[in-house]
Amino acid sequence: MTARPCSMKWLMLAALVAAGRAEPLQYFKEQFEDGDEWQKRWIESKHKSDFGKFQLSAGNFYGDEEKDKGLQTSQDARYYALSARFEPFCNEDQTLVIQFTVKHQQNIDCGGGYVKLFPSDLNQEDMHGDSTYYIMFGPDICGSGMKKVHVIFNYKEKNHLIKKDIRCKDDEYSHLYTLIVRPDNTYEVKIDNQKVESGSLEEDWDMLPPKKIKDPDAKQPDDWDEREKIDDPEDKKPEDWEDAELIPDPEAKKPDDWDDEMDGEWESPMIVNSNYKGEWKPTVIDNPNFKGPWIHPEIDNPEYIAEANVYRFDNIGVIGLDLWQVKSGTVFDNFLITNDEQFAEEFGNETWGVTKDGEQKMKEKQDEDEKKKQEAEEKKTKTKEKDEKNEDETTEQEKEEGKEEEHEEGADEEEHEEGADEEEHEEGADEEHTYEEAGEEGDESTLKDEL
Ligand SMILES: *[C@@H]1O[C@H](CO)[C@@H](O)[C@H](O)[C@H]1NC(C)=O
Ligand SMILES: [Ca+2]
Repeated sequence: MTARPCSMKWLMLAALVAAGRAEPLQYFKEQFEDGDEWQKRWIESKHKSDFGKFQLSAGNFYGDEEKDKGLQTSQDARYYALSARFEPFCNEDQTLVIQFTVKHQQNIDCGGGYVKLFPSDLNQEDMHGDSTYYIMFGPDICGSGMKKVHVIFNYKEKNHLIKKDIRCKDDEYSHLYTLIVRPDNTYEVKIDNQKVESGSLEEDWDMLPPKKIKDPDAKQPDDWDEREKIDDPEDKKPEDWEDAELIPDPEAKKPDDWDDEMDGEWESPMIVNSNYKGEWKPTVIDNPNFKGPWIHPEIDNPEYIAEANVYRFDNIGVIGLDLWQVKSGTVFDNFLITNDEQFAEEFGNETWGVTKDGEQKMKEKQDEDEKKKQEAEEKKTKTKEKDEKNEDETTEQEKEEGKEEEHEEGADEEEHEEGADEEEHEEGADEEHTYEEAGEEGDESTLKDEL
């Protein structure tokens, strides 16, 4: 496959002009509608021997059993590393749109739902968490503390996280995630075809040094008065201000038999001062010298270099899912990389937009059925308990008749209980494991050594 560097963009544009109108460029599109064929397009990394397996599935509920088939994570507590290649392109002077759907049908507790765009020289068979990528985009959930949409750009060999907090969806339904990066260095993030964030690459990431900095030569003058109010310097404490709470009792007299040598120096006992006025405080007045808070003057940052091409990536050639998931079951579908915002929105409407309502209906029906089943189950258990109570009363009589029989019954029960115990224990252990794994990754993110 030949790389298409930015220097060759005019060829592409010439072709577009010749065609008369700008057809949307579809750099990559994947809907998994041809059975097992996706396995030829998507390559699993061999960097680790135990990466989790993706399977083709629409999940437990869907709007369309065939159309909603996508890549589903199928093993708990695993890393996943799968990627697909396309004709390399450079997005110079072009809008870049990355879009896909994510369905965390398992009610995800901790796991990634994002994609990465890689340069075309990525070795897919060795793709892993540290492989250099251009853009990472999509939802990430871990515990209640991490529910965000990542937008990370690699700029001059460093990964830069978006400084804004974009909350992701955390329910069990399919959601459409769209990142738009424009050649004027602006961006937009959409969820379900609705704008949730937008701005400029320069302001919302730290890729470039700031345009302005605080003037290092400017200093707050020593006599700069930041006090809005001051004590009135004219106000003086009156001579007769009584500020002693206790005073020696003027009535008290030294006892006649007081022996200074034996008893120490005599001191009058203290009594409450009836003229006590409390602590004296001067009146507070407006400070005539108040200048307001000092504002550090800013200057142009000498380190700042205007960079018109922050948005630009050369030889974009691979899209990958490089994830960690505690509880599996997420379905990825409807991948699209294009240069056309409008087309991406349409594609979103025609895929996610068409099946989302059916998906929700099916899920709600399942939940309803499950609820009914549980209620029936509870009812049955209650009836059974009643019956058993009645039986117990009968058993009391039987006891009198034969002790051996009772013994056997007892043993049976014990065995049963033990079994239940074990099951419970295993479940507990599982949870612990999950927790540990999640902890290892940090409650902060499912990202590994990205940052
Ligand atoms: C997508 O669907 C929404 C909601 O029906 C509609 O408002 C919007 O115009 C559609 N977009 C395109 C590009 O067709
Ligand atoms: Ca599909």
